[in-house]
Amino acid sequence: MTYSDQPAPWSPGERPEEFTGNRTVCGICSGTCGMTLKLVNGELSATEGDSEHPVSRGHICPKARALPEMFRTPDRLPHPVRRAGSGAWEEISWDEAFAVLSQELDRIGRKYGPEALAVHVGHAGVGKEFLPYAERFCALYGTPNFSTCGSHCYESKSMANMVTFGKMPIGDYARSKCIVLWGKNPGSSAPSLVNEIAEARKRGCALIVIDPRRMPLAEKADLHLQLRPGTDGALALGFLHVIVREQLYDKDFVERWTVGFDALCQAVEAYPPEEVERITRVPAGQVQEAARLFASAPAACISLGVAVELSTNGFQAARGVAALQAITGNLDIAGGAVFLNEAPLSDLQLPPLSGVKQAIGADEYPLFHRISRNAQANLYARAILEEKPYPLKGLVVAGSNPVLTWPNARRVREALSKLEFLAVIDPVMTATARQAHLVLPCASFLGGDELWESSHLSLEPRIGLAPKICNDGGLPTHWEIWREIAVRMGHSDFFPWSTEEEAITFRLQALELTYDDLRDMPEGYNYYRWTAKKYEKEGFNTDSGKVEIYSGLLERHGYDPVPSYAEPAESPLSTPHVASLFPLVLTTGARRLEYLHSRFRNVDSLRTRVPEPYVEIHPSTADGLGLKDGDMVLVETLRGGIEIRARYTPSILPGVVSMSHGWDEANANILTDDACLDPISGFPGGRCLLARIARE
Ligand SMILES: Nc1nc2c(c(=O)[nH]1)N[C@H]1C(S)=C(S)[C@@H](COP(=O)(O)OP(=O)(O)OC[C@H]3O[C@@H](n4cnc5c(=O)[nH]c(N)nc54)[C@H](O)[C@@H]3O)O[C@H]1N2
Ligand SMILES: Nc1nc2c(c(=O)[nH]1)N[C@H]1C(S)=C(S)[C@@H](COP(=O)(O)OP(=O)(O)OC[C@H]3O[C@@H](n4cnc5c(=O)[nH]c(N)nc54)[C@H](O)[C@@H]3O)O[C@H]1N2
Ligand code: SF4
Ligand SMILES: [Mo]
Repeated sequence: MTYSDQPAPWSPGERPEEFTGNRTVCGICSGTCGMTLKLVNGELSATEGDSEHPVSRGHICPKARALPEMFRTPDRLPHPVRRAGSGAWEEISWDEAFAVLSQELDRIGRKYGPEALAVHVGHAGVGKEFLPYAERFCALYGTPNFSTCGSHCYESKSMANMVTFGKMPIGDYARSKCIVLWGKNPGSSAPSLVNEIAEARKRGCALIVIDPRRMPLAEKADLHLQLRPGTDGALALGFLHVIVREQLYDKDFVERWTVGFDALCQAVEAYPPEEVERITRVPAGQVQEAARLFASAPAACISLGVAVELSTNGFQAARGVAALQAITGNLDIAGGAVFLNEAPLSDLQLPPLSGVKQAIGADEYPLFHRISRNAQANLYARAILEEKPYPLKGLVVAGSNPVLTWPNARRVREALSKLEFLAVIDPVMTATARQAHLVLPCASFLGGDELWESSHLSLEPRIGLAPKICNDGGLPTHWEIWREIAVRMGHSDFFPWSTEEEAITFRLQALELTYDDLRDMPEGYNYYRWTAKKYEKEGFNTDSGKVEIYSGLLERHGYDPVPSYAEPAESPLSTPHVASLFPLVLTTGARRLEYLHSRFRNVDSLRTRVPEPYVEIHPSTADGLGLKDGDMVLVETLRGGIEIRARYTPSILPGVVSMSHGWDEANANILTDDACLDPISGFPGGRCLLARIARE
């Protein structure tokens, strides 16, 4: 049999009529957009934005519109499959699949110790209920090696804010008077933010964009700072320099609520605008102008994208940005960076068993481990191939496609091929699943009950239920898979919930809500009301109770206690000998609205819009290399090369080239590096590499 010859059947669940107009929330990404579903003869025929939904107010993106098509794609696996001795895939029953999985996990634990197993939950697990249950399973199994896509996303800036403020804020964009999109392109990555910005602009809000590419919002911005990728930290210190020198900071706030301002003043002395221009390529006048605009706005906030994190100096860059937000007095005020609470769901975390070894990465990145509680997945390939700090023999990948998304893909692929056991839980056969011994498909979010939460998006955070809408091909949900694994391995005492409904009821206890309550609230339940300047009563959740511009915690770990800048591990300034052979600066991973990392290249309506991968290059850079628009080229870094089409983009900084990640046929992560990582977070430098390009 081939796994692709049977499209998964779709049949409505037991209760669809009970949901007025089938209102739900899109679970494709964490945008929590409200959506209504149209069913024709029991088939999902169309999706529409839910105009009554308080966060998205009627918006859905092309991915959500393509949902009916996603259901019909023949790539969805209808059954579990196992790789037979011959290498061919054989279809197996669910019972067999769970038996193989539990036997293999048991064997690995007995033979090598439980730490030889790692579980990685990727982007498809962000904000999803199965994630804390997978983590709970790891604690029961005895492995410290639970990781998430926080190994290369969000956690670095979250850590920087935790260290500085004790909490991660969100921007109050709607009421802001100056918004900075810093390495953030919401037109592709966060559509609801585009609407918020448009509304704020109507009320006179200024917009600053910091991006090596002139993306659409940059066209409309008051200022567009086109920096060399990876130099965001220097730019932040440049802004701080101007603000300190011109005394544009909030003196009262700085005096009462910060620690380490004097040390910051000293640190930023070395970053006058002219020096910042030399490093970042942003003209000194623009550095000055942007700093003044930001500091003089009555309320300003920064949306910091993952671009800044995916650099070997990303943590300190995010610290610099946090200091900027603080010394201008833009914390917890309307229109600034505000602090909210996440919904208080019942905790599923268990204390680690005694005698458990340290997680992979805990030695090198202790602060990352301490704050995220996770292993650092960027080090798994090393653990598998070099047995450092100890051997990793088994891996369960859930909702991730490491071959296309982790740094240094060749090494990742080699490492995965050396595992004694690789299980992948994924609805489709991916580049990673093709390397596995066992693949378990699962239902989509429409096939199960799922909680959603909007504290990362909205000042009126809500928790809601996206209820089961259909029997998605009769497949178990991801939650049901983890529950079954736990029960089969003897942990039923710790997994007493037999259905998602029971588990959700347990999770909602502290909110004094029931599953049924939420089912009747398609707009969700607003569990928290924001109030300004809570720090005046509560202080900040740091050792000193203040904003720690100087961090004792960082100092004790041997890191720079004040925001600092280091050139990217690979750059024209830090490695000129490499730059002489690889003269271009490469940034990888800019999002496309149509795709989600490695997902949806198989969905025709989306693929038509973006049919193939390409590398964006300035015509003057291309001319210098003898390349024409549309040429197939070889892009190479020290790690390897990929063939890809070149596309002229006059709006990119000359000398810089950019490509998206997630393409099987042109895997950008063949070019990225897993050896030089951010020294504090262990994040890879996907946005600042040295490359060369030649015609094929
Ligand atoms: N459609 C879609 N939406 C998504 C995703 C997706 O894959 N597809 N992924 C989701 C996830 S997990 C994340 S983390 C977010 C990420 O979303 P964003 O944080 O918005 O990140 P990107 O779109 O990757 O990059 C934003 C901009 O950074 C610029 N950039 C590149 N290098 C640098 C640099 O060194 N410095 C600066 N300042 N800018 C740079 C790029 O040109 C790009 O325009 O999107 C989320 N939303
Ligand atoms: N070069 C480069 N690399 C990058 C980035 C970059 O900017 N540049 N960005 C990084 C970032 S920010 C992130 S977040 C990561 C994301 O990287 P990954 O975590 O690998 O995310 P995806 O590629 O979206 O893979 C998600 C997988 O989950 C599957 N899936 C979908 N729904 C479900 C479900 O309900 N359950 C299960 N089990 N599976 C499901 C999908 O089919 C897909 O195969 O990529 C990182 N990699
Ligand atoms: S942005 Fe698109 S994919 Fe993400 S939740 Fe909204 S509609 Fe769904
Ligand atoms: Mo991400």
